[in-house]
Amino acid sequence: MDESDNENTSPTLGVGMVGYAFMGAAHSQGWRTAGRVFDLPLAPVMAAVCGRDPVAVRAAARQHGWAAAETDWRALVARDDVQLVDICTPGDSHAEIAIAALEAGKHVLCEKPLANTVAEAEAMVAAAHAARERGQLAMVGFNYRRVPALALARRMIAEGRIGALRHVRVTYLQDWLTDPGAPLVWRLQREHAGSGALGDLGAHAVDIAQHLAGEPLVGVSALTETFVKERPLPGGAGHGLAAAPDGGAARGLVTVDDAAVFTGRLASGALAAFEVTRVAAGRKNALRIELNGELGSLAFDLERLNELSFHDHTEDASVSGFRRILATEPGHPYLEAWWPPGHGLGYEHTFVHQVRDLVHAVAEGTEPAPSFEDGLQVQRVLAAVEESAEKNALYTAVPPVSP
Ligand code: SOE
Repeated sequence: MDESDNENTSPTLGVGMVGYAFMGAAHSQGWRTAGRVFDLPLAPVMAAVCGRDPVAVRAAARQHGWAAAETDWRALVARDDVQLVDICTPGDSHAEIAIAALEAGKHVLCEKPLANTVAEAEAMVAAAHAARERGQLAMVGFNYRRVPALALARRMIAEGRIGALRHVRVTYLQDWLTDPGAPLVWRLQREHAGSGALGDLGAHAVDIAQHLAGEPLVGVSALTETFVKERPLPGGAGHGLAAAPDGGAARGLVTVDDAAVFTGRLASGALAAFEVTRVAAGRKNALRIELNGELGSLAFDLERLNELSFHDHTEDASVSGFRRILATEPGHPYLEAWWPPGHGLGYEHTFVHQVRDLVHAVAEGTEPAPSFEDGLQVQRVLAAVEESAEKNALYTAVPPVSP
């Protein structure tokens, strides 16, 4: 066989990623795999990864397949071989890096939540609008939109399979902070994370609810709570969600919520209920969604992510009921390129699908979804939740984002 038979002749898209911990690893999988599974119009090239620790970032580059390592994100943004900057840092640096990258002429993918505050998210949207005029794209990484079963749910809702929506119920439950001895990692510090379970899990819950419903929340009524107010400082073995305390007596204040419970009203008048927490013992990554419409219902659980439950209320009541659709078949979203029918996917595939969709948007010059505007709108919902909680569940309107 001629060597040229193996050559990928697609034009390339040079990618630079900032941050290489949990989300950086997940995004790396996406960049590494998408072009090997899907037929992409541009071949992603993993040009460079950036982190402050020179030894650790070089190790991350080797482990995740990046060609080079940088220790200053400004140097990464300035590289000629980088056309797209992927931001996987804590929320406190999203705005600064995204705006600088857009101003430097790069496309941007930014992990959720878009920012730590509404003001930062607004500045990012302004930079994205200016960049759009120059043909650059900006997308926020709400990866659960790319779970095939949830993409199928959206398609079914848009086709009218459950009719006019009446209820959306979303719970996102984790338990990694249940133990009061779990250390005070950055996700528990307002200055780094913006908020707690609310920004971390509530951002996903709000985005997926609005995405499936196809309409925004217009107001919320909320309660939040921090059950464990002080925690030991980190420093032992492990990091991120698996971090260990440093073993000493030093403790620090938790400055974000452990949990948030809120109700909301969608633009159509449908009612929504949300519960997000990182202290629900035994619940690992339980994002559960149920939508009830005039003609039927859909239900999903991320812990069984290949399944979608559907009840068709127009069927004969004596034989109707929830049935399980396995979203693993040809014709289901994203399944065309994976395994033979019936072979399921997992969490990491959502990041591969995210890259697939973004690369198509870049090549075709179309608006990527979710856009920075979508990220700003979610940020406004989160801000309204916090405002309502401060006023002890007072119903709080969400201002619209004008296009
Ligand atoms: C931690 O709670 C976390 O990793 C979130 O930050 C992610 O966005 C979610 O996908 C899984 O849980």
